[in-house]
Amino acid sequence: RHYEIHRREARVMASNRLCELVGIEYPIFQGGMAWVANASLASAVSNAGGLGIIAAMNSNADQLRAEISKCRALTEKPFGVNVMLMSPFADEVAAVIAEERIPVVTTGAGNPSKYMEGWLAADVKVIPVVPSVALAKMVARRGASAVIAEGGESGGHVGDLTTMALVPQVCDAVEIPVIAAGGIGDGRGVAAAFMLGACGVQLGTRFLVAKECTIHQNYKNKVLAARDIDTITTGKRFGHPVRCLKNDFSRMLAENEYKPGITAEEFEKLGVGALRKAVLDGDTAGGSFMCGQIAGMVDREQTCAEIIRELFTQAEDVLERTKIWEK
Ligand code: TUI
Repeated sequence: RHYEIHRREARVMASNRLCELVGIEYPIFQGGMAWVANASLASAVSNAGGLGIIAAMNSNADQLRAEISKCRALTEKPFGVNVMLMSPFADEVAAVIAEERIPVVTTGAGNPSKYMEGWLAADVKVIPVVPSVALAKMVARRGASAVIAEGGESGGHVGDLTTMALVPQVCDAVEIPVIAAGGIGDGRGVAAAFMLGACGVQLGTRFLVAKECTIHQNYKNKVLAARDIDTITTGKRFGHPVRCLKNDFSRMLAENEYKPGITAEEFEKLGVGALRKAVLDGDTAGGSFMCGQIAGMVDREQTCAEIIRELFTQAEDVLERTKIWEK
């Protein structure tokens, strides 16, 4: 039953549940990447028919307000804001999102329950990242409009399950739309996400090399050069696994993680400021180049419009032509 419904939706974007829910043309969100997802990237994705998302991670209330107003000047289309729930500014940016009546908020790295009533009262649609069926069910019960089922193939802070295992289980557990994330890099991944029961996708890594993405060129070059095996996760021992590209910084983290006697605080301190160094300074040795496992198939810079068009043209093609029994 799920399969029939989603197959029809994949072929007819105009009647896609996610497109209708948030008022977009293509059922694609751009991941709320800390330090990366600013007004330039978010407005470009929204202008291209997806949902652009500003990351509030590194902002306080005033900085977020400024980024929102920049984005509003660059697009008339809807865009969202992502709250990284471990951010020291989570309370204040949560309030700004309600005050500014942002149409969609996505959340990551925690349980967003304590903010949900406030957002829903302000007509903000809440779409949390969920790493498990349990959290998907909880946020659905509390009024989430959709969930993002993100597998551990993604970059940055990762959950345990893979996209392949997580997405269908979340789809079976909730009635609201499910957006698949983690490990999706091209149209085959988009098609596969629909096959698993998702009605939309979220991509981060592919947008890192978008022309409108303002990160340091060294970051883009590292993603463009990366092979399949060039990412590593560190921090699992202390409960915050993070995936990034292998370099001096991530190898240093990996060495320290299992050093006898190292405390969580000491380990966390080693990583402070490293993402900023990668994104703003292009510090290839000392930066944390967060990035997903699909980096190996990202091999050229394109505009957001080119990326989105290519993803869905290829996905439609794959869904039309593939006969799995003839493989
Ligand atoms: O949040 C992410 N990815 C991120 S956040 C981030 S910011 C940062 N991180 C480390 C160092 C410097 C900056 C980078 N990447 N993805 C969404 C995501 N959410 N992945 C996993 C989760 C998650 C995990 C547990 C969501 C909910 C959750 O709930 C636990 C609970 O309390 O129920």
